[in-house]
Amino acid sequence: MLDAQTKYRICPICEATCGLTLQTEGRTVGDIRGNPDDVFSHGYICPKGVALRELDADPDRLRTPLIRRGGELVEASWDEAFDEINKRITPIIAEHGRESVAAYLGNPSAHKVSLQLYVPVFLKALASKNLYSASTLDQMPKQVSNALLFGNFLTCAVPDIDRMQLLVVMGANPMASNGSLWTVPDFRGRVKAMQKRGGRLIVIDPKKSQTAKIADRHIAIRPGTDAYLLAAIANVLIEEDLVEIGELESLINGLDEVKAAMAPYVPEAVADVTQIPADTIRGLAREIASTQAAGVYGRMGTSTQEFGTLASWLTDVVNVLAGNLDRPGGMMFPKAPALQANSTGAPGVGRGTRIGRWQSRVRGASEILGELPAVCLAEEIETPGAGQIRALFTIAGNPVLSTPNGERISRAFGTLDFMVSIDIYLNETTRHADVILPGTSPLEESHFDIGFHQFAIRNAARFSPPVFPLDGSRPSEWEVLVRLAGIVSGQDMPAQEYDDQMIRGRIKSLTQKEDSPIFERDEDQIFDALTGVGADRQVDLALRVGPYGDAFGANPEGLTLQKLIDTPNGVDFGPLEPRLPEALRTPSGKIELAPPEILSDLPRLSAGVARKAPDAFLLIGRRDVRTNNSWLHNLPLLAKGPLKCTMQIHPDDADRLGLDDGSMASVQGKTGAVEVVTERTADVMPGVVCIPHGFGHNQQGANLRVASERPGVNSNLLADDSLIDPLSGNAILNGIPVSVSAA
Ligand SMILES: Nc1nc2c(c(=O)[nH]1)N[C@H]1C(S)=C(S)[C@@H](COP(=O)(O)OP(=O)(O)OC[C@H]3O[C@@H](n4cnc5c(=O)[nH]c(N)nc54)[C@H](O)[C@@H]3O)O[C@H]1N2
Ligand SMILES: Nc1nc2c(c(=O)[nH]1)N[C@H]1C(S)=C(S)[C@@H](COP(=O)(O)OP(=O)(O)OC[C@H]3O[C@@H](n4cnc5c(=O)[nH]c(N)nc54)[C@H](O)[C@@H]3O)O[C@H]1N2
Ligand code: SF4
Ligand SMILES: [Mo]
Repeated sequence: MLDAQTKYRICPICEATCGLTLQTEGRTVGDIRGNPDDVFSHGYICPKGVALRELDADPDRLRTPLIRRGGELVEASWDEAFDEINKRITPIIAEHGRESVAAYLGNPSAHKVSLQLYVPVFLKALASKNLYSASTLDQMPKQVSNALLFGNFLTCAVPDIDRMQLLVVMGANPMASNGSLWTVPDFRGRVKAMQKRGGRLIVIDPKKSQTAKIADRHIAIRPGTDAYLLAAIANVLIEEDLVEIGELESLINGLDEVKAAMAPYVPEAVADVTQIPADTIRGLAREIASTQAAGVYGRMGTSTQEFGTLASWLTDVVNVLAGNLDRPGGMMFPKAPALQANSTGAPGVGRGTRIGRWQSRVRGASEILGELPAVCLAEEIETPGAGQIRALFTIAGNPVLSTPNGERISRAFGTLDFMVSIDIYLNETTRHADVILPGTSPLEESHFDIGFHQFAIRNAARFSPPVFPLDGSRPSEWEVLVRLAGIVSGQDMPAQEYDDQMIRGRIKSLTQKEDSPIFERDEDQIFDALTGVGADRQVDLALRVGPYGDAFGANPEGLTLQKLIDTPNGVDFGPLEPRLPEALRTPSGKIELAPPEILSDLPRLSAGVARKAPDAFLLIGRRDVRTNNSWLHNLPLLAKGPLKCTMQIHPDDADRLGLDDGSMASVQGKTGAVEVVTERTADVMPGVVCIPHGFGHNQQGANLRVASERPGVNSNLLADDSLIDPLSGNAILNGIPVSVSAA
C-alpha cells in the first residue's frame, strides 16, 4: 500500500470531458470516480469513465508492434516495425507518387492530444490529397455550414443550457451520447435545473429516445426530413412577423435571400413529408419565438442524412431569426484556452473557407476542408489508374465497422500493397494491416482537450499529466507520428530533433505576426521558456499565446501549462459571453447567412417535398451509454447487461411481419443484408427500424475476446456507399431504406 495514490484525470472517451479521480497502486488502477472538485464537470461520471480501468488493463489491448510475416501478424520490436514501414512505403511513394498513399483518421484522434497535435505533422509530411476521416461519417455538414456562415468550421454555436428556458434538441440523444459538438457533462442534471426554473426541453426524433423520455415534449419526425421542418419553422417566423433578430441584424449578410428562400415551405407543404401536422409546426415556431432564452440544437441525426448541410444550416437560420444566436440563454460561441482559430489573429474578419478545391478521382466528389468523403475510400483503392491508392495508414479508426458498405471496404483493404494501423486493438480494420503500431493506454499520456473546450457550456481549461509513465522502450503516440513523418518525407531523424525544429518554426512565425501576443519577441527566449516536450510543449506554447495566456511574461497572471499542472481541478473562466463580431473570420466581417453554395442545394430539397412515403422501412441508428462507436465492446463492465445490438421495431410493424421479441429478422439494404435479433418497442415510430452501429465483432483475424462473445451485426452493411450529402460529402447513416422480414 506504500505507493497508493490519488490521480486526477480528464476522461478522454467522449466529448463531455469529465474530471475523474483515480486511485492507483503501482501500475494498477483501483477505484475511479467523478472528481467533485473539477471546476467544469463537478463530479459527473458515466460507466465508460469507470471502465477506463478495464481499458488500461485489457489483455487484448496491443502493447507491442505487430508485423505480418508469412501471412501472420507476429510481435516485433519498434525498430523492426519502423524499418519495415520504411522499406515498404518508400518504394511505393517513389514509384507511384504521394497520392498513392492514403490516410484514414478515426474518432479518437480528436480525443487524444498527441494525436490531435501530431497527426497534422504526419499528414503534412505525407502530402497526399487522399485524406479520409470519420468527420464525413459525422459532423462534416455542420462544419461546412459553420465555415461558410462564420468563416471557420469550428465556430459552432452551442446551447447555453444553464441559462436557457427552451431547448429544442433535434437528432441528438445526449442522455446516451453525453453530447456532441456540445461539451456538456451531466446533461440530465442541467435539464432538471432548467425544468425547475420553468424551462422546457422538446425533442424531435423518429424515436422516443432516452432524451425524449426526460423531455417535456417529443415530436416524432420521419428520418431525413429535418430540413423541411426547420424551413417551415423559419417560414412561420417570417410570415407571422415573429422575426426579431436584435442587435445582430447589422452583422448579417443575406437576410433577404434567406427570407425569400423560405417562402415555399409553409407548414402545410411539409406536413406529409415530415409526418408532423402543420399545427404542431406552427405551435413550435411560435413557442421558439415567444421564449426569451431559447435555442435549437441539431446533431448526428440532422447531420448524417440526405439533407445534412441544409439541416445544419437551417438550425442556425432559425436561431438567428428568433434572435437566439450569440445571446445568453441562447446559442453561444465558447472561447477556448488554446488553438481556437476564431480567437487567433485579427478579430472579426478572416480569409473565410473555400470548399471543393479538388475532386476525388473516381466519382468526382468535392474536397471538403482538406479531405475527401470516407465513402470514396473503397473505390479509390479498387479503381486502377494514376493516383490509385496502394498504401494506407489508419490512425485510431475502424472504417470496416463505421463506414457504409463495410464489406466492400474490408475487401478493398485486403488488396492494398501495404497497410499500417496505429491502434490499440487488433480489430475488424487493423487485421488487414501489415504493420500495427500500438497506441498507448489513455492513462500513459498527458491529456488536454483542444477541440472540446471550443464547444463547452462554460469557458475553462484543464490539463492532466500521465497517470503512469510509459515503459522505457515505448514511444508515445506523438513520437510514433513524428517517426512516421520522417519516414514518409524521406528525412528519418530522431523524434526530438524533428520536434525541436517544428516548434522553433512555430515560434518564429508567431514572432513575425503583428497580431500575435509575442510579436517581435526573442525566439530563443520563448523556446527556452517552454515546459515539457512533444504534445505538452505544444500545449504550453498554445496556452501562453492563447486568449487567457501569460504571453510569456507580458500578462504574468495568465495561463501556462505549469499553472494547469499545479491546478488539477482546472481553471474556470466563467459562463459563455457574446462573441460577435469578434469571433467571425469571414472576409466581409459579417455572418454570411445565405451562402450561394448552400442556396444552390435548395432545389434538391424542394424536389423532395412531394415525394411519397417509401414502401421500405427507414433505418436509423442509436447509441448506448455503455458503448463508444465500435471500440469499447471488449470491456466486461460495458459489455454486460441486456443485448445491445438488436433491431428495434414498432409492435404494429412487427405484428404485420410476424416478428416476436427475440426472433431473428432479416434486414436487406441496397448493398448488403444482416440477420439481427428483434426488439419490439413503441419507442420507434411506425415505418422506422433502429440498429446501432459499431458491432459485427465476429471477423476472422481480429482479437477481441470479450466483444466476440456477443458480436452483433455490422449495421453499415446496410448503408449505401454511393450516396452522400453533396455539399459536405457526408455519408447517409440515418433514414436508409431497407426491407425487413422474418428470417
Ligand atoms: N451506421 C452508423 N455508422 C456510423 C455512425 C452512426 O451513428 N451510424 N456514427 C459515425 C460516427 S459519429 C463516427 S465518429 C464514426 C467513428 O468511426 P471510426 O473512428 O472509424 O471508428 P471507431 O469505432 O471510433 O474506432 C476507433 C478506433 O480507434 C482505436 N483507438 C481507441 N483509442 C485509441 C488510442 O488512444 N490510440 C489509437 N491509436 N487508437 C485508438 C480503436 O481501437 C478503434 O479501432 O462512426 C460513424 N459510423
Ligand atoms: N455512449 C456513447 N456516447 C457517444 C458515442 C457512442 O457511441 N456511445 N459516440 C460519440 C460520437 S462519435 C458522436 S458523433 C456523438 C453523437 O451524439 P448524438 O448526436 O447525441 O447522437 P446519437 O446518440 O446517435 O443520437 C442521434 C439521435 O438522432 C435520431 N435520429 C436519427 N435519424 C434522425 C433524423 O433524420 N432526424 C432526427 N431529428 N433525428 C434522427 C436517433 O433516433 C437518435 O436518437 O456521441 C458520442 N458519444
Ligand atoms: S460522460 Fe464521457 S467523458 Fe464523462 S465519464 Fe463518461 S465517457 Fe468519460
Ligand atoms: Mo462521431
